[in-house]
Amino acid sequence: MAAIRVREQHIAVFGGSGSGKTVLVSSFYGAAQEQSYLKESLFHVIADDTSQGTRLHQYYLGMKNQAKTPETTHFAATPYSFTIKLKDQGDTKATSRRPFDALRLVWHDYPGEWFAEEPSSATEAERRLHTFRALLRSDVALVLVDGQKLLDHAGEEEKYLKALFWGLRDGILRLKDDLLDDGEPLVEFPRIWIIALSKADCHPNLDAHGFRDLVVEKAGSDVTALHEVLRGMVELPDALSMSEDFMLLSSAKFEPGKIELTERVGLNLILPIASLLPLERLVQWSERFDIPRKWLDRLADNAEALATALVGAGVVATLLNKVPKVGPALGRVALPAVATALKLGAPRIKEANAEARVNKDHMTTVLTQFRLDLDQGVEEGHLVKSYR
Ligand SMILES: Nc1nc2c(ncn2[C@@H]2O[C@H](COP(=O)(O)OP(=O)(O)O)[C@@H](O)[C@H]2O)c(=O)[nH]1
Ligand SMILES: [Mg+2]
Repeated sequence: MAAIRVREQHIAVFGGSGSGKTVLVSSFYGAAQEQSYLKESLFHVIADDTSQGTRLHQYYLGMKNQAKTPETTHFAATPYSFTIKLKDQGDTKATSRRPFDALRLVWHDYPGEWFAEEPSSATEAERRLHTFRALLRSDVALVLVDGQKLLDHAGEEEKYLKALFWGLRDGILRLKDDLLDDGEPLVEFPRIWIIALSKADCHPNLDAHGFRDLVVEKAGSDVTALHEVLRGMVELPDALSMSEDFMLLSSAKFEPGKIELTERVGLNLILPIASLLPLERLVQWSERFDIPRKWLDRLADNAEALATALVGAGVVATLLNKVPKVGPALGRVALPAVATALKLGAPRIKEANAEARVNKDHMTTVLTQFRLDLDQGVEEGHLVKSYR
């Protein structure tokens, strides 16, 4: 068989030391190596760097079996790369129909403490810049609000939240001149900034809406100030979502002497968020303002390929018939078709999902399932998506 065709999706995770970044990625990867997961899932999550994968798996097992957490890292900025590979590549027919065979999730950690402290040397400053540049390809950035710190500041959460968002704003502002080439605003930049509550198990009574309200009430103006700075860095600043999306994350349920890794919140949304949310948002934006076609794939990585795979060979024809304005010039997967596909109600997506399963269109099955997972995340109160 020919080499598999891989499409990359990047995600950037901003979080201070101890906010849960390493545990998050260990829980994401480790759980995917469980027998039960392997049995049910349509895909394998493979660490592209084997020794890194082993380390994450070790962390996971240490937590699960001995309630032992990974050593806290300071100033570590590690990209993790995982290939999401279909277990069954399907028959040649399915293979030739789909635009790609595997997804790659590249996960960039950005240590928040870098924003709180000045670089100690020129080399250090250079490393920060390099790390930030590397994550610019990400469509989505998660800003972690440390659930434990929030708890420690109960009643005066603004003290922690203001420092967090202000630090982020300041840090990015400091890098701005070096990030922009000749002062030109960037096209490729994380366009969706999700504010995420890590260690959400510390807040059993808070759902994503409650979390949003807390952030807006206590630190609304600081988030706005950060938004302004981000807008100042990009082309088409309207195509930038900040304080529109919120989510809960809990890598496990932490109890005294026990870490229950089967009780996780939000981790199943990481892949759907990294792959489909940018596409969905692109469509929302395109309904409000014009997006130059040459930027489509740069505002949302792999927009066309994902849309084709999502809509599926069977569905695409039906959709195109419903959208009379789509001419050959716009290509087979013009935005209107994608828009229609993304707006299909849950029942129709479920149908498409079932249809793809029967036809062994495994990539379409996976992507329609991601779409259903996002809906479910909203329903369960783990995710608030932009209404705009
Ligand atoms: N309650 C709870 N605690 C967590 C969770 N994730 C991490 N922690 C705690 O936070 C500590 C720091 O996490 P770590 O991932 O090392 O933080 P990092 O510095 O951002 O990589 C861990 O040792 C755990 O004690 C979570 O989902 N829930
Ligand atoms: Mg760490």
